[in-house]
Amino acid sequence: MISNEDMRISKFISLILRHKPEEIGLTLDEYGYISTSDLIKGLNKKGYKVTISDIERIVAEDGKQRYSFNNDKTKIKANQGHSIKVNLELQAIKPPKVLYHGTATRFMDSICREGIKKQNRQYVHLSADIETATKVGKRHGELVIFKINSEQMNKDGYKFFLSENKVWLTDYVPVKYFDIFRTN
Ligand code: HQG
Repeated sequence: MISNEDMRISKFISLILRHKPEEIGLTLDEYGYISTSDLIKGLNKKGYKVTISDIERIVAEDGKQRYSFNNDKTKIKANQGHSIKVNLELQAIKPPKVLYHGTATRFMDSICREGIKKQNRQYVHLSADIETATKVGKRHGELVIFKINSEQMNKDGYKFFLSENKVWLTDYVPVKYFDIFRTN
């Protein structure tokens, strides 16, 4: 189990690597990386007392494998979830027959009208299993899960990507490709 302190640091690292590197005066490179030592300096300035071994532990123990280093660990990036446009070097691949999207019932009407949109992130995030979709959805409130006909979408030319940490990504899911699978 990851400690509360590691969780707190990890949340801040997520913010930096996905959304706001400027919080510690940095920018992501084209592929989403920042220098590991710059990250550590930035964290220290913000009062998070971390060393490289803390960062290594957080990366290794993260339950969703949210981060990865380059080969020599001089750079670090988030594997998915960005609101900043980065090139994750993902190849489009054939998705499973169905994928799931967990969200909150308060978004249901809007989603049924407009489709599933990526909102602030770089992609729509989809789950291969119901358990993961449930966790993702419950973050937002009362759960609803949509079941997506990813096989048909793919046949119709929509591209799918699998992030390094096994989150399915796509640009947009039009209304005709999903049904309400479960509420609560
Ligand atoms: C909703 C977490 C109204 C969408 C998770 C979602 C995931 C609409 C919300 C990752 C809509 C965006 C991503 C429409 C979509 N009308 N609402 N037309 N289309 N939405 O957090 O998928 O723990 O950006 O249903 O585990 O919930 O941070 O996306 O509820 O992997 O690593 O707009 O973030 O990972 O919410 O979560 P989010 P998400 P981490």
